[in-house]
Amino acid sequence: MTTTQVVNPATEQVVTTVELVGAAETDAAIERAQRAAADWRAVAPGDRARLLRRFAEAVDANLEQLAQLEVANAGHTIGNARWEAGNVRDVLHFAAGIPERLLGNQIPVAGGVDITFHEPLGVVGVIVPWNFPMPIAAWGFGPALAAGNTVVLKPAELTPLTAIRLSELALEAGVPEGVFQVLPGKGSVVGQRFVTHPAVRKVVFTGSTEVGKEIMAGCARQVKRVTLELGGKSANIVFADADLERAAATAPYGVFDNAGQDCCARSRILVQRSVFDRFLELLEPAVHGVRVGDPGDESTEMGPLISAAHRDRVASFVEPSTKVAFTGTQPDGPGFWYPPTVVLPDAPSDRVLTEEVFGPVVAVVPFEDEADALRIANDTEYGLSGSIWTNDVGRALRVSRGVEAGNLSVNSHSSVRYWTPFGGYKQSGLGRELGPDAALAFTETKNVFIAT
Ligand code: TAP
Repeated sequence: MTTTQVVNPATEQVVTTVELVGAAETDAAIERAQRAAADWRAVAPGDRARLLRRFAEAVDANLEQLAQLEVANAGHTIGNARWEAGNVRDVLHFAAGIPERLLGNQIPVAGGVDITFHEPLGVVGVIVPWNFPMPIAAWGFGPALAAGNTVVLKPAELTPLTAIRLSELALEAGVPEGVFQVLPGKGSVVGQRFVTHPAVRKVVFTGSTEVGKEIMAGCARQVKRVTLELGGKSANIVFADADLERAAATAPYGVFDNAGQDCCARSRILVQRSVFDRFLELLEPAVHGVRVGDPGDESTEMGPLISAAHRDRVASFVEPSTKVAFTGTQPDGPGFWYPPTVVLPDAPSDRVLTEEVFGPVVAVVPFEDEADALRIANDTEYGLSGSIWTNDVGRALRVSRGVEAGNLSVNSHSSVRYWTPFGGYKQSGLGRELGPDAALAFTETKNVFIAT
């Protein structure tokens, strides 16, 4: 059995060692999930709902433990980690409302009755990245279980601890064996087997666009269902008529939250030229004010990056020739730290403007008018998220409709609510998670005509 060492990114100390699942064990788990699926789909809706509520309550009762695990494993600030564990609980409570509400249609037809059913797919494979190990896992397994599927879940190799604990809590809550299994292992082994094993009927993948394309191509061979949540290069568009003080004070948190390791990070700030200099003057103290340090400290706002390799990758975006406007702070000593960094690119083709950094680096660029703002915002293969700052309601709506992205917020930087849909345009993904239709991504619609 191979193992991996889990490292605390804030201290570089080994937290624990985890055994990695291989190909044969993955197949055995998928087959267990397949056997469990027949019974799980037959559990009465009210009983399945009750089990999910109990699972949610078990998460709530262990919220602090889960949060502390994420602080140690991923370097998330304790405030964020508590929110993330709470999000798992809330997604499960929301999912618990699904079984009794998985309504079909009765469609008027001649000569009989026509009804539709939303039937479970069978085994669903969920592949999770390291940046938000808990919420991203739950957005897949919550509605998938609620719709009557069984789930095999692969956490990222770097961050398996909370997913392992969640699978234990599911069992303690009474979710039957085989219904929700967590398989720590390599993407190239466990994740690939989800793609190639015919009993896995759907893959939910969150991660890089590069790997997402391979997953989609692999799934195509079996016409396997797939949901993809991939990268982003989101724009924070600040118009001259906005509350500039608020826009500047909040902009750092729209990109530096989770040290910028957020697919929704607003990593391009577009500012109307007439207020460009003023905005930068206001942004500088806001960036200096971001409290970077020990993620376990209640007042910390930004922790370290996930690994030394990832820090090198982030640093590669700030080249010797890059014009750095200003940077924030970072602690001394061990840990994979990188300071909040604001750059002023020379050209639209600069890597820092075209590629996802996935770290605390933001590029600020000027625009002339509404049309120019939309042109720049949409000049990317990605389309996940974004913000629009203006006090003109008409403009807020026009620009919201014009930006090619799945999740926009006006005069705020919020992206995620478990009861609203989440997902990307263009190469940011395929399909939607969360929201009122979350369960439908885990069902087939069956139409039945009964002659009368
Ligand atoms: P990836 O390298 O793509 O890894 C994501 C997951 O896929 C990991 O569990 C990984 O396993 C697994 N994997 C890797 N290669 C695989 C393969 N060939 N077959 C099956 N599974 C495979 O991404 P990452 O670097 O961990 O995460 C960062 C990326 O995720 C960013 O681009 C970010 O934007 C994106 N992201 C998107 C969203 C949404 S919602 N759109 C949310 C969060 C993150 P290992 O751990 O073994 O590598």
